[in-house]
Amino acid sequence: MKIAVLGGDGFVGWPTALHLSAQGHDIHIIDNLSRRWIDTELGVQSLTPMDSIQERTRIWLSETGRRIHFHLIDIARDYEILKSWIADEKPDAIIHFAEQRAAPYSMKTDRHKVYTVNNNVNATHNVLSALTETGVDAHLVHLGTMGVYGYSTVGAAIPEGYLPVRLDRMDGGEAEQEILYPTRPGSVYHMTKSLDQILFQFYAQNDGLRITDLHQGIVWGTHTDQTRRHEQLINRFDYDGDYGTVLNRFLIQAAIGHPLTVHGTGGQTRAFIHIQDSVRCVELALQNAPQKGDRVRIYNQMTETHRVRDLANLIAKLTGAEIAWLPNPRKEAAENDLVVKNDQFLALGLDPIRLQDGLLAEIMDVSRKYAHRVDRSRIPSVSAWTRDIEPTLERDPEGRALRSVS
Ligand code: NAD
Ligand code: USQ
Repeated sequence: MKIAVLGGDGFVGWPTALHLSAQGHDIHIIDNLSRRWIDTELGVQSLTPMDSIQERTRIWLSETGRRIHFHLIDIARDYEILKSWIADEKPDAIIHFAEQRAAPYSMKTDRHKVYTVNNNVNATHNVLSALTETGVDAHLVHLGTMGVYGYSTVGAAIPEGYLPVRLDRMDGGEAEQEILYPTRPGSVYHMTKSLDQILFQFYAQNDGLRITDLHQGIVWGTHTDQTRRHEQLINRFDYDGDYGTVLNRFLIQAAIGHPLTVHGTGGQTRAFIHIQDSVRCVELALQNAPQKGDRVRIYNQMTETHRVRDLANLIAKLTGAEIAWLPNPRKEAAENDLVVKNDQFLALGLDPIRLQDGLLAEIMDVSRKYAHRVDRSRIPSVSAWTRDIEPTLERDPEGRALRSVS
């Protein structure tokens, strides 16, 4: 297949591009490199040294003989260029990773909120509009988030996208419907993914676009089979307070002797998936495309759930790291239960990689190898969800300042 990977320079997009190229697909990465600019804005860098996208694809070619093409396009702003590219290249599938994906970044200031909404909603709508206008029948696979469901304790398993409901009919009978599971986003970023869902619903129903939306949990790990092949194919690894996600952050913190930064009681339960399973799920979704006229196909792309404090305790036990119990800069439930259905990917043959499978040690090794690249001052998560979260200075048991919340 000819496959466009929008956002293919990113943490999940890059290993996905390599995985699909290794399987013989013709891969075209489209990216505006905005994440590299955001690194500069925040004064951070990936823990792992990332080469330019051109250099990465050159190494891949020399390693495998397979060419990955790169196109510098801002899909949120360069609508005509994107449309022409789709019309000329006629991809069989488009995988859409190209959004601003950090909840803390999206909540920093009003400017960051506006940027996140403009970028993410326009990016998604431009792709949908360009597919409709050109008539190219590509299967669109979008990376959504488990966060569209929200994190309140429900007492029931979260279904895969749709909720069956019954309504009382006016004639006294009952009407049955399946509706999109009610969204309850917890950040401006998560809100854009909820908006994406409505855009997909409309274009599938109105224009017969073939769309799969993957409601993905927090991705952990860094290496896949392909990124291990050469040092310069290494994947991005975010550890900072905006883009670093909880499990990867705890592992790097343990590796450099920084206390593990638990927000609040750590009672938040979240869904997780290893990066290798994430790329495998995208492959499975591509192999199981919906037909024209089908409703949007939604999968829950996660393999296990964990409570934040359980992860911190596990890593503290493995490594001897201390835990810092910090005030939570986010507005979120202090404690929640989470049970999630993921039957569809299991039925398609996904064999999940679990936390116990030994890969934590591999990430610790990567973290230790590149520990000299870490700027400890970028570890605190200082993006506060509301103005009434008062600035406080947190100290560890030895009295060292950990961070200020503002
Ligand atoms: P990332 O920030 O590493 O990569 C996103 C890529 O998209 C970057 O290379 C960026 O330059 C590009 N991009 C952003 N806006 C663009 C635009 N307007 N035009 C062209 N390119 C643009 O993020 P990631 O962690 O790889 O996440 C990829 C997708 O998966 C996101 O949509 C995210 O919401 C979703 N997701 C990620 C996780 C996770 O834990 N990382 C979990 C669930 C879902
Ligand atoms: N947390 C800590 N300490 C930290 C970092 C985070 O306790 O140092 C807590 C947060 O308060 C939150 C939980 O851990 O309760 C998860 O935070 P996170 O930053 O790991 O994940 P999140 O903000 O939800 O976002 C990430 C990705 C996003 C994706 C989402 C999937 O950045 O792109 O959509 O995970 S999900 O969480 O399933 O919605």
